Amino acid sequence: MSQRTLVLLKPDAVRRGLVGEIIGRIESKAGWKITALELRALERPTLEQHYAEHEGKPFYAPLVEFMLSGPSVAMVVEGERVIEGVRALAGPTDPIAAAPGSIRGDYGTIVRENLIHASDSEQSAERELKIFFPDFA
Ligand code: YYY
Ligand code: MG
Repeated sequence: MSQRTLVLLKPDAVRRGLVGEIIGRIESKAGWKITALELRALERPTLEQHYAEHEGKPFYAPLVEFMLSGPSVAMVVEGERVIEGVRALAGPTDPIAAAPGSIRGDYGTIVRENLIHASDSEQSAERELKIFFPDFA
């Protein structure tokens, strides 16, 4: 089942020069394609919309500030079971709990600075793709 997902390489990944490494892992998966990609300074209203489900939680304000701290890479990735698949490559939210071999497990230590966002369901992917790539066919 071919799907589309929204992937963000967060400001920590860009600052640390891990973009190529992370994109390489995604591109290596059979049949997956990056069909849109941009280095982008994300704006507060975009981030508030994107993270609306977390509004009011203690980590929400620092999360938004972190996402404003530098540019991210926003991408659309398409392919077989790519929604579940990129989440599996990323690993769990807490990088210390993430297994070595996963992106978060290999490079992260701090929950907030966990390198990558990937849509968590078909419904989230549809919602998030509209926020970040509204003109994408
Ligand atoms: O989908 P995912 O990114 O794995 O985690 P979410 O639970 O949706 O949280 C979004 C984002 O918020 C997470 O990637 C880091 C940050 N965060 C945090 O800073 N502290 C927490 N306790 C939970 C999440
Ligand atoms: Mg999430």
